[in-house]
Amino acid sequence: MPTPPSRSSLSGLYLILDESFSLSCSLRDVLKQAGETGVQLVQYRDKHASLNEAYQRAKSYRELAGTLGMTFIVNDRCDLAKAVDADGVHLGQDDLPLAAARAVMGSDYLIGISTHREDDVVKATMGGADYLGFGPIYGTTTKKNHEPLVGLEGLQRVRSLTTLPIFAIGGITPQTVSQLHAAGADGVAVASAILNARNVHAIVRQFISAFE
Ligand code: TZP
Ligand code: MG
Repeated sequence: MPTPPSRSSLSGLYLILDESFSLSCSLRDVLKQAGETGVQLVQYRDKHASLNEAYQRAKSYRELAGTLGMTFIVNDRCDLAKAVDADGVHLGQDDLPLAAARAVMGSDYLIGISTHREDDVVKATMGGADYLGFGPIYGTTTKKNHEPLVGLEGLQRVRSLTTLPIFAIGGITPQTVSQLHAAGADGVAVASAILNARNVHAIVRQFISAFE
């Protein structure tokens, strides 16, 4: 059972470690560098591995994230999140319904929900999610067949519908953080801008300083 991370730590930069990226270094190295540079929240996302393989990877990332003091979330699967003793799970609209996921996870685990429209935001808030992803804000190739772009205007509209932390997602770079923050995002969830960067320390520093 994890010590529940404080809900107030749900802000700033949220790194998505997506196994579909082919990198010059390993995702483990990215995780280490990001944690050392100050990233506090990380998600393991793997759409292709067998459950056994995903378990081995998630377990190793989980251990490293723990030593770096990072909150570790598993995408999609409650069973995997519990098996590796993650801090929580991140669900999409096609994953387990929130109430069922909460029954599996219990109240000590974080549950985040991807939302794409006003209805999703209201439903996830009423249902007791801990935080929301909202997007895609900008164009992205990381998620295939994604929902229509919501833009900054979409973010502004949903901000008034929830008091939960909102992480803007989709095509986010350090240059867009300040406008997203001004539009109501508590944080940004990022894969490609960090995973494709030549210098992880440098890009993470840019993201973090954009929030200051
Ligand atoms: N949903 C929309 S974009 C995305 C998800 C899960 C992944 C992150 O996107 P990016 O654009 O690589 O930061
Ligand atoms: Mg999912």
